[in-house]
Amino acid sequence: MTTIPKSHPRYESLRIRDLITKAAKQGLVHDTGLIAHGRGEAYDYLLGEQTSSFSLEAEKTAAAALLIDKNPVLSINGNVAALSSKEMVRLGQSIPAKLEINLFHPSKKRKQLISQRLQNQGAKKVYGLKEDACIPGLDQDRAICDTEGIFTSDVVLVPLEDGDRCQALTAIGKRVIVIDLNPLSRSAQTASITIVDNVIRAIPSITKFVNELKSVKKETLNNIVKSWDNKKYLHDILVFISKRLNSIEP
Ligand code: PTJ
Repeated sequence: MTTIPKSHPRYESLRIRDLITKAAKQGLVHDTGLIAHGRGEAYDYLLGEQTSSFSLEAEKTAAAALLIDKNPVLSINGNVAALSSKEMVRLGQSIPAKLEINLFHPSKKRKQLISQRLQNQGAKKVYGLKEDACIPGLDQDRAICDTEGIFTSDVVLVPLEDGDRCQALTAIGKRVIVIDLNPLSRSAQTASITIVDNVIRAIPSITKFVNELKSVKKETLNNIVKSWDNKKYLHDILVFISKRLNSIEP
């Protein structure tokens, strides 16, 4: 991104766009991943491109859930691989949790490329290439997953998830943590714990909480998760956005 000077007021946003467009050219990101990114940018604008105090609480709760559950899995798609491969590998190492590639637009070639990128960032094992299990209640292609990964997980972190899969996973008793900048999306509305934040900020923040909470008693972690009210959180975020917009002087 040589033509954009660091002093450009939208430098960070343009840098991230560059990451995603490069990854699309390399074949990691699906074409519609660019559209999804644009939608995310619009919501991030409304949030002030910052993590709200409400979302910090959601990130802390997600960290507690990832630490208490026995088989945590971090699901990775094209956009997440483009923006946060290194950070997902670090989070997986801190918990520890498995990494599984799970795509909305299934493609063996894209899975190979994503797996290579994760391994370049230090991932020892990547799940999702075996494709030997199916999430019930979803059409065949999108339901494909790994028996040792998502299929037998008790908690799944699914950044930028689609609503159908989120619903199907919760229906079979998984705790589903979604990261989605759109608080109105079906995945945001149906997750067990929703994080309305940019994946770029959210993953390092969850990792920080994981490292802080690691030494905390299991009972305390359980209380953090039990006291989480996702419906109230989503309401608080919508009020936060509307107050922010109402406070802007013409
Ligand atoms: O790589 P694949 O095949 O798994 O496909 C991935 C995409 C993202 C293309 C696919 O899952 C898809 O079409 O997703 P949707 O239904 O467009 O939903 C994406 C959601 O992610 C939208 O609600 C966006 O607001 C949100 N989003 C986009 N970028 C970010 C984001 N949320 C957090 N951080 C982002 N950087």
